[in-house]
Formats: sequence, C-alpha cells, structure tokens
Amino acid sequence: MKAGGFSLSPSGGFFLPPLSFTATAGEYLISIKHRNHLGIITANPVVLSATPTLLDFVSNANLVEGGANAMAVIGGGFTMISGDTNEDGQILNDDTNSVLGASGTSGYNNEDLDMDGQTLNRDLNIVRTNIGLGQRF
Ligand SMILES: [Ca+2]
Ligand SMILES: [Ca+2]
Repeated sequence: MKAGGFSLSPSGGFFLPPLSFTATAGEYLISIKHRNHLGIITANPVVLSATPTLLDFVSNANLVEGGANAMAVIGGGFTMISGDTNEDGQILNDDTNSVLGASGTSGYNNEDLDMDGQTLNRDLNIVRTNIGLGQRF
C-alpha cells in the first residue's frame, strides 16, 4: 500500500481503494488517469446515485473502452498499463528515453513506473514491455 491509498503489483499496476464523489445522480462515463499509466474510461455510461456502484476493473476488462486491449494483465487481474512518462496517452521511444535519462535517481517522478521510489532497470523493463501501446480514448 502506498501513501496515496493504492496498492501496487510487482510490475507497476495499481489497485484503487473505494472512491466517493459528490455529484448529481445520473449516468456518467468514468475515466481514470495516472501520472505514468495510460488512462482508461468506461465503455458505457455508469449509473451513479447515493447507492454505491462497484466497478471491478480488475476482474472485468469489458467495463473499459477497448476491453482487454486497454489493460495489462498482472497477477491474474487487469490493471492500467504503465509506461506513459510524459502523459501524452502513448508509450513511445520518448518514454523509454525519459526512463533511461532518470535511471539511478530516486524520489517521486514519472519515470518510476513501478512506484517504488527509485528509477531502475525494473522501470525500463516495464516501458519496454508496453512500448507502442496507447490509451483508447
Ligand atoms: Ca508517452
Ligand atoms: Ca521504480
């Protein structure tokens, strides 16, 4: 579990805790963005009301636009795809170069793809695994 309240998988995926919003009841497309992961958006509008709504992206990729192609599979569950260091919605060579440039540093930065506080070869392996992928909205 990280300070932001989310838990991490060993390969850079993360799992959000329950969230709550103040909004008028109705149908909404729900998008989730993260500083170095490809964003996701629900495939269909979701009814939100005072009654909690469960969106289990980990076990059902069909909830997300693009389905399984928009998610990574880690530890038997779906997660957001890590590697978009410059937050442009694509994982390309500039993301790889960014991780290479930050290699050996520590602290909160976009090149720390597994969010362990350091930018190391593990992070480079993640961006290389996901190179060429792009967000689906
Ligand atoms: Ca990028
Ligand atoms: Ca790292």
